[in-house]
Amino acid sequence: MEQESWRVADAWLVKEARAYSDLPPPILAEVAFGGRSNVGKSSLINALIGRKLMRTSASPGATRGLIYVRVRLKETLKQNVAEMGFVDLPGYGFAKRSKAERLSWGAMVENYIAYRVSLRALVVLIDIRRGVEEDDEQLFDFLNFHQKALVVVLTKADKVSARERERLIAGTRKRLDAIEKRTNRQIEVVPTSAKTGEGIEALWKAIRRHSNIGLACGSGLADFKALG
Ligand SMILES: Nc1nc2c(ncn2[C@@H]2O[C@H](COP(=O)(O)OP(=O)(O)OP(=O)(O)O)[C@@H](O)[C@H]2O)c(=O)[nH]1
Ligand SMILES: [Mg+2]
Repeated sequence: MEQESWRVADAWLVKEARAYSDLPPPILAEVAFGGRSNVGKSSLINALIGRKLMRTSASPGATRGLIYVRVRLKETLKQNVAEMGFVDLPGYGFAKRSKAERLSWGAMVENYIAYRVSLRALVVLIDIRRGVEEDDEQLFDFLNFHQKALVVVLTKADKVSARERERLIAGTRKRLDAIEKRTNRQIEVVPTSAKTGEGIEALWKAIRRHSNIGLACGSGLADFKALG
């Protein structure tokens, strides 16, 4: 098998949508990043694109709308180019918001997951130290109901010792195994750190696979050139 060599050539902010209907048209494949407030969604997007594009904050509630980022990828040796979308979702489980605000954001995210045709997978972030909580499990059930692919990311892996980390990963894996059994779908788990870069390449691989980037197009183009 050939070495995969996709790199981020560019990434830019397209829109911060305050309602589901304000999003750019669903033309490109996209993945979205969801999870508890302050879990590290915006930091993870910055790590994936190698730029500090998204606003991050030590206090929860930094991201409010649906932030649409466009990412251009280049395959270094073959000169192939692909573009896709990343969507940063507002976090849940942040008690300081008003009830009305929480309800309207809940509806925005639910509409997005249920109706967005260009959504290829939801990356759900879980703080490695907290593990899967009730809110997260509700989100898994919602994704399953709408038959959307799920990738679980364990964030802030740099904050725990190697030993603790193995124990925490095993605990989460066990919880997800039960969900896999119940839903009959596989759930991939990737431990990451936006600080050290751990897991970023593994996550990119999963994102490319779900978005069909570099699967058919590489060899397809080569075939085309050979024919022409
Ligand atoms: N040590 C460490 N800190 C991290 C990591 N990822 C995020 N953080 C920190 O966690 C805090 C929250 O990160 P954000 O990326 O803003 O989190 P978010 O999920 O986008 O938060 P909201 O937009 O409020 O929902 C910031 O202080 C980050 O610097 C990580 O991998 N390691
Ligand atoms: Mg954020």
